[in-house]
This record gives sequence, C-alpha cells and structure tokens, in this order.
Amino acid sequence: VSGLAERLSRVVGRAHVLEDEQLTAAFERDFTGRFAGRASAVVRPGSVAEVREVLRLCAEAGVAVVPQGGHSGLVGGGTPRDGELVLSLRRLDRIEELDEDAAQVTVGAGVILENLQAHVRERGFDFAVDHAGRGSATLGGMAATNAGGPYAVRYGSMRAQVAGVEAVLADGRVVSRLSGLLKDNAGFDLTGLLVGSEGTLAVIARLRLRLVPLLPARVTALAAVPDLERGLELLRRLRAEAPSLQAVDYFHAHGLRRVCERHGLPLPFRADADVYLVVECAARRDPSDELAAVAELATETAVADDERGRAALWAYRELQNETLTALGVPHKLDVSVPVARVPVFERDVEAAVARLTPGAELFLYGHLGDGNVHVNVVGPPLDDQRIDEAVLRLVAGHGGSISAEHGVGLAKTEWLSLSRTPDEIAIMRDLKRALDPQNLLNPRRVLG
Ligand code: S2G
Ligand code: ZN
Repeated sequence: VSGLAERLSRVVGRAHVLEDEQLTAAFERDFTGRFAGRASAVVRPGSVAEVREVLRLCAEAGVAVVPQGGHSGLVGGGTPRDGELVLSLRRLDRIEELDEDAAQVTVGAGVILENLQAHVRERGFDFAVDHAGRGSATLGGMAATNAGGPYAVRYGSMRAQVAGVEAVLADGRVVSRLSGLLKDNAGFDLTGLLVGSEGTLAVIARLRLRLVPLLPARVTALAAVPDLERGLELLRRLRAEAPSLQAVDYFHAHGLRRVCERHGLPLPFRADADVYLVVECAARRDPSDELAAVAELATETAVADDERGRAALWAYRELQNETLTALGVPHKLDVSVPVARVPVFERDVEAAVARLTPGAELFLYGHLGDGNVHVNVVGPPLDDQRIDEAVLRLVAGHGGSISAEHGVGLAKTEWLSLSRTPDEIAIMRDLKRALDPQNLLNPRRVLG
C-alpha cells in the first residue's frame, strides 16, 4: 500500500493522504461504537477529477474503497473494515449556484446539512430533509443512504429531494446529471438508482437538490396520549385537517424519563402518559387552527411557535438516540411497518424482548407518520443477535421493511431476504456486477 499512498499523494497532495493512527482514528470508528476497522489510509480528494484518479489508482492496486461523508451513519456503511481505504468526500464542501427559477441548488457531496440549511434559508428557501445529525451529516451521505427524518411525512426522503447527481464509478466513468430538469426521461434513471445505493455502485461527488419555500409560521405541539391507538386517531384527524402538517414523531414515557434524567430536563407534563407525539405544522401564516384535534385528543399538550420553544419540545424526541447510546452499545433496528400496524408491532417487540433478553432496556420511538420505528435494545452483547433477528422477522411478518432510513450497510446484510425476494436480490447483484465488477466500492455492504 505504501506505493499506493505515494501515488495517491501525487493526486490529492501529501496533506490529504492520512496514515498516522492519530489522524485516521475518527474515520475508522462509527459514533455508536458498533463498527470499527483499521483503514489502509484515509484519502481526501478536493475535486471530482481527483475522485476519479483516486478510484483508478485503487482499482489498479486492488484496494477496496469506503466512501465516507460525515461518518454519522448507523449501519457500518461508511466505516472501514481492516485494510480498506477511506475516501472522504468532506473536502467537496462547496455550495454552488442557487437557481431561484428552478428552486434548486448544486452542492458538493461534502456539504454538511446545517451549512446548506443556513445558506438557503437566508435566501427564502429551505431544504426538506432535516434530522438530529445535521451538524455532521453530509448531503452526499444522506443521498447515499436515502436519509429520511421527521419531515418525510410531508416531503418524502432524500430521493424526493435529489434532482440529479454527479457520481464516479469504480472504473472512472462519470454519471453527470446536474441540469435539474424535472422532466428528463432520456434513458434509465441513473440518479434514482444511485440514491440509496450506499456507496456500493458509485461515489456521489456533487448533487442537484430541490428546495422548498421557507415557511416562517411553524407551530410545534408536544401531545401526551394514553396509547398509540389514540396516537393513530390523532394522526388520521391531522391527515384530514392539517394541510401544513410536516411531522408526527413519537416516543414513550421510558425514553422521556431517561432523556430528562441525563439532560436535567423538566418532565413536560404532570400526568404520566405512555405515548408522546411531536406534531409540527409550517405555513406562511399561523397554522395553529389546523391543530385543533391535538387539544381534543391529547390528555396534555404543550405548544410552541418560537425557535427556542420549539427546540425545547423537539429536544425530548431528538435526544432519544444520544441518551440511549450513553447507556451502552445499542442493538439498533431502524424499521418501518404499515402505519396502522405500529401499535401491534410494538407489542410484539416488547414480548420478544421479554422472552429473549429479559434484562435488556428497550427504547421505542420514531416517525409515526411513516410507520418508521427505531427499535433500540441496550444490554445484550452485540454478538447476541437473537433479538435483532426476532425484531426483523416481526417486521417482515407485518409487511414492513428491515431498513427504513439508515440503510443496510454491514449491519443488516444477512436479513435483506426478509424484505426483498430472491429475484430482486439477484437483480441487485447483477447491477452491482455491472457497475463495480471488481467489487471495489464498499464490498459486502448492502448485499453481503
Ligand atoms: C431518529 C436517529 C438515529 C436513531 O432519532 O429519528 O433516525 O437510531 C434516528 O435513533
Ligand atoms: Zn429517524
């Protein structure tokens, strides 16, 4: 590899080929602690041309490449296994022209979500996908995993926001679809194929993103309800009555108590309900009247329409992940089931945890509006995958997906057949062989 490091330095500059463990450590371990490996090197190209040249040199040397953005992923999709080379897109962090006629913007894959948000909001636009990882997640990584977040119930996931990509294949060929034309059916949808392919088919280097109007009147309600059945009743009312509805997230009393303990937050309500919904509407003018059903159906509710007040309500939900991660390395299962099945699915999960890992601590929360449940089990050793298997089998039984918004990565490859037929997996392997015949890009991820 040292010869390779030399040749790579000639492409990206000595300063952007990292080998020293002090420098590479952060690129080699994911933040949940579940995935780690010793990279052969970390390379940070500064342009699409340099990405092409790096890939060509790695293909020549037969060294596998792990494309990495902000490394905020949760399924080992951006964390190297021993000997793989990390190709960091972080230096491709330029926000290019904002096209106000098309309400689109072109960005480098390394642009961090919160920087894009600040940039476009100054100009009266917003970006439709947001999530708690906004301080480190890059737009390239979010596209590669088709990230979702709380606003998917109104705007869809990343795939719906990506108007085009510029991506480099393992052999150096380039897909360059940055014009942003909304109607362009000249051939197969290569952009759609690459979004959500988790770095296994090509390296996304630039993106053309759709923007939405910045909606100044935002109202957030935290609503305590006795159970998820009541939560679904409220969701149905909001779907019919709230055209500006953009989030219906939820969490349970157990997670709320843990978050308040760890962060010294006051419990939001007196009574002790089991389920808490975070409901948010955004419009040009105050949409509060659309939330009448909340007051009718909730046992207690707190409403905020200012930045600070809304952030305080969201904090109870957004801190769930970080809080449980502090308790121990979690078994993380980001899954989705048909919305109506969420209550019964949760009861099945509780029974499975009681049966298989009785001492474990279970956290259930997520995005009720799209049936996306984040099942987190803290306690059993990571190599004890019985509860992971049981939960994913329950998901399949309820007609759901083993991966809702975090991707498959290394974490779920052995269970892909629970959500895709043998034919579909064979077709995905055909596509992988066609685009990356040397199996250079993120080998073993997604398809195992
Ligand atoms: C969320 C973040 C990561 C996790 O909080 O909505 O997507 O597994 C998650 O909690
Ligand atoms: Zn989520």
